[in-house]
Amino acid sequence: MSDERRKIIYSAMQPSGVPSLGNYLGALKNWKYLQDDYDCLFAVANMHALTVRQNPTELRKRTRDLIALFLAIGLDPEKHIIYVQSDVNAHAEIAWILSCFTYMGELNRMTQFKDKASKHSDNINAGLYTYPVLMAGDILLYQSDLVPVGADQKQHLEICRDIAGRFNSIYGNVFKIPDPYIPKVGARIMGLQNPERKMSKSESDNLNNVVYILDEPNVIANKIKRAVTDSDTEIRYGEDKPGISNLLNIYCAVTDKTPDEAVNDFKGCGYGEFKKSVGEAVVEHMRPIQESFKEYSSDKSYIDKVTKEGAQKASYLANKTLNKVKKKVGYPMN
Ligand code: AQP
Repeated sequence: MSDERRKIIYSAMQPSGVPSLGNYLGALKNWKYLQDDYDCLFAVANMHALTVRQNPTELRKRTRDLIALFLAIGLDPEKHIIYVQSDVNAHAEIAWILSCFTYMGELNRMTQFKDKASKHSDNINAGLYTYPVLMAGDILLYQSDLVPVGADQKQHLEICRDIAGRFNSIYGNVFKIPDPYIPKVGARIMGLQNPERKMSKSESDNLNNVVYILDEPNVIANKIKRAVTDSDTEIRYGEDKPGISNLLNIYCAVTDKTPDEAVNDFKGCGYGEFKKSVGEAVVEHMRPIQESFKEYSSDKSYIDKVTKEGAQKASYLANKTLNKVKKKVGYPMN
């Protein structure tokens, strides 16, 4: 990292499934560009993933695969910190302390909790409820200046700022209050079968609703061919056309075209031809990433090296903040 203090950006992704095209276009793709201007931490948030029941063997594999994917999209472990959350004990330690500075009334308002609780009504655990506290700790441990957030995570960043402000007002200036980072090109990708709801990697009810980054090219093309459209024939943006708008957004994000250019590309086309072209554009965009992923994921010793070094660098920074926090709240400091 450079000597001159650059702003710190904290980004994380849960290994709760194979990342979706939504995760890629809304988060990962932007992370790559952030590296040029900021000092970045890129984390695999495997502790967060435990809030939903996981198969241990699969979770371990997905955690490693997510590190391989970070590398495949071009995140640079020499210049930035790439690590697995559970490798840094400070996350669990600070979460407890911060939970004592978080009100139940605040957590009760979190829409993600309500949403996930309704999806997993047989497992509404305390971790799901205190998820935003763990996330606040992630961000605050590294004195992060900025956190890239999609619309779905905005509320969690607000509670993080409230917790940090409350702690600082009692103990002095311990935490940097993070700001949201709104990416220059933001994409909110919706489900292909249900374009009223966002595409989510852990969805397993309807696999045609989600494009996974590692889907085979023909699978990607077929899922996009089957995407719901509507009963007219016009290819344009509109609130009355959620399916078409979503496909146009996907097309813009993978081709770096503007919405006007995208609409112009498909003037006079039928839906069949349109969906075929969107599918091809996605396949071509993902091809080099998929190839690079295959190489990284088969190089176990390199992945181990990256995660070990990342954990060391992250622990060093995290413990600086944690020690300050422990001292402030009155833990013995021997
Ligand atoms: N559909 C989406 N469009 C754009 N961005 C998205 N993100 C998620 N879905 C979309 C962004 O991906 C980043 C990492 O998300 P996460 O893994 O921490 O959890 P999430 O937001 O809950 O993502 P999923 O895919 O919906 O996971 P599950 O299924 O486990 O709940 C975030 O920056 C998020 O904005």
